[in-house]
Amino acid sequence: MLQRLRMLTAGESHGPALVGILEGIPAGLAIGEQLIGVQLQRRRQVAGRGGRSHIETDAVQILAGVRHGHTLGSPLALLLTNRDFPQWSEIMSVTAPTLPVEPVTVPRPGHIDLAGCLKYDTSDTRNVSERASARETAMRTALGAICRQLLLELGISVGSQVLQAGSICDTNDYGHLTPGQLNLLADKSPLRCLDPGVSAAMQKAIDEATATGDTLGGKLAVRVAGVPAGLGSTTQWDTRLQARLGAALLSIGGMKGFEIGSGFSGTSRPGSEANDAILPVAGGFRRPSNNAGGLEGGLSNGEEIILRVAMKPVPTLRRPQQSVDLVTGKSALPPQERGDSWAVAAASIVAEAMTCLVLVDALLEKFGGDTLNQLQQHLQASANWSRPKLSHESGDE
Ligand code: EPS
Repeated sequence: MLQRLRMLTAGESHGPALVGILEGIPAGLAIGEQLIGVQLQRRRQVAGRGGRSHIETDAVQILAGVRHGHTLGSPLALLLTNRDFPQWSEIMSVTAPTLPVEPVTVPRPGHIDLAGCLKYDTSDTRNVSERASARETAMRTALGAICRQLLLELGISVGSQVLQAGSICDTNDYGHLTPGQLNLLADKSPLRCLDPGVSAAMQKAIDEATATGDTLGGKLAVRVAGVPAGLGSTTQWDTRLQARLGAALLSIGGMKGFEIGSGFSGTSRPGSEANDAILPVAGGFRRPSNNAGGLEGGLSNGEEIILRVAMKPVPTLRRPQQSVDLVTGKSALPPQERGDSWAVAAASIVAEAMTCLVLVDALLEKFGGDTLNQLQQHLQASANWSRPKLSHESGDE
């Protein structure tokens, strides 16, 4: 789905490290390990995480693509060492282990285990679950942090919040907040929920689930301000921006639903109410509403992009669920595993990162440039038509 960027990650959850490559970022972008570290910390230090998040420090190392604090235009290579690897060195050994390693032959319901074992013709679930693990999203967050910096240089900001944990929902309207303000407030709460009362109820529900060895899911929102109109294309199905954003967000483990703007609830309204009117104002026009969530016909329309993603409950339970031993064919319980009891807050940071990646790709596709400076100039040159007067700029909403 990426047109101009290439992103690759490698690494098993309990292997030595995660590795990431991002190609296509223009030269001249100021970036450093500390800036990337800020996003990694946001992902790690949230509610619902299991013991592993306390073990990992997620200290990133830039191996390539940056010189004297600025990108070179060459591929960026990042390394995130797994601190927990020494405990797993035999189990995850690249060479044949020196000690016998027990295979994990009972798949966890809801996890990739069974489908993955069928795909790869193995009865050891570890051969598939290690790569499918959400650990990989640490690297996505790191690579996304580079894209976020580029977006900031272009005046585009991305924010997110948690809207639901289990059955507890935050139904307040936060439309008056910019994505930057949203993040400032969300980051103050370990749940990344803006309403303190709702947050407390969410925490209680998570604690109750954790106490019984269970897990919860939920819903998150991502919002982006400052996106120029005309990103994406309608020339082919896979060039539409909304398809690219949807694919990126649904590629995060556990995501089961994707909404844009008024989303599923908007479908019950007639078109006359669902459409966002176009009103003339001096020097341009304004949209009094944003049901489209900033995407019309698959293109960005210059309004704020509003996305929501539904995440299923974390499948790994400490209260094991009925399954089958793939070797004996007999009824069995999966081994008890540590894990996260709720991952929606962490996923909201990953969702921001994936959104940043897609938007940088679409910006480079439309405006191009080998350097940040060129990209900025190209964007500026088309400012009149690509950044129409927005409703929130007109001051009369
Ligand atoms: C994960 C299970 C847990 C999480 C891990 C993702 O790890 P472990 O099995 O080692 O306890 O902590 O997430 C991370 C380590 C991370 O950085 O997000 C899983 O099975 O997806």
